[in-house]
Amino acid sequence: MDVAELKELRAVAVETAVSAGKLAREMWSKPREISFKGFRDLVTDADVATQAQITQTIQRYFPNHGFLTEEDDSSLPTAGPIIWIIDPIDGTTNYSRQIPEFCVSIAACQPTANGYQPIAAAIYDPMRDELFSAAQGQGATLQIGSGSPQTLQVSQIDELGQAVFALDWSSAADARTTALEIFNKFAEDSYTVRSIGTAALAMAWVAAGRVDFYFNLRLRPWDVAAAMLLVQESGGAVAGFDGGPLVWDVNGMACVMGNGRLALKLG
Ligand code: LIP
Repeated sequence: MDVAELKELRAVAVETAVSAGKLAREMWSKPREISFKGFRDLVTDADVATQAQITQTIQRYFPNHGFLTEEDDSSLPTAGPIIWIIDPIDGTTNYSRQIPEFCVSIAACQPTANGYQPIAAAIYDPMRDELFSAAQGQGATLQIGSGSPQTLQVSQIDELGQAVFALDWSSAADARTTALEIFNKFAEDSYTVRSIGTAALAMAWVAAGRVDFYFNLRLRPWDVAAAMLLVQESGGAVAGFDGGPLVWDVNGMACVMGNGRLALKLG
């Protein structure tokens, strides 16, 4: 893929993430329709509306691309040379309770033998007007409001005692038990711990050097894809539970993202 093509994919990821974020923010203070789509798994009318807006725009630009989206939409093609992995609102529980921590996460990915390699991505936090974006080999940036985009770099922290360590709480009982074991292993000696309830945004913060290390034992591809490219392009490390490559699984995947200097082993 040449630089011009990557640039175009990144521009579409940015355009769709920002306009979906604006729609989510507009809907923020109005009454929400909330339903359960699974155990401890919510969906709101805003998730559905923002996803439809994103996918319709992408289809206008790239009619032959495929989709893997958080919200079910059987009208979308699942195959194509590029797969768009989309979480229209990551942090839906926060959103549904008006906790102002959520983001839109969009990644254009190349299918690989074991999963996906994101090649262009955007994560947009509409409450702070913070736009994170990246393209493969082109670096990652953060633009705040109408400011100039700043190049992202992960932190240089290499001691747990200075590290801001972050995690999110899974809905699954076994993942909660293991997360507590890992928490007990690292939290006491870390500088401090954060859990913000939107995995994609927490991992974008790893790329920005705000957080040094993040783990989550049961994420879905749409929580991971965009943040993975941001972290890779800002010099960080992305791994699965055992420190090896990510094991992509639409039903739940362990994911560790960090600055690559802390060498923390979960398993
Ligand atoms: C959620 C996350 C949250 C994580 C949950 C879930 P949603 O995504 O970002 O941080 O712990 O497992 O995946 O459902 O709000 O888009």
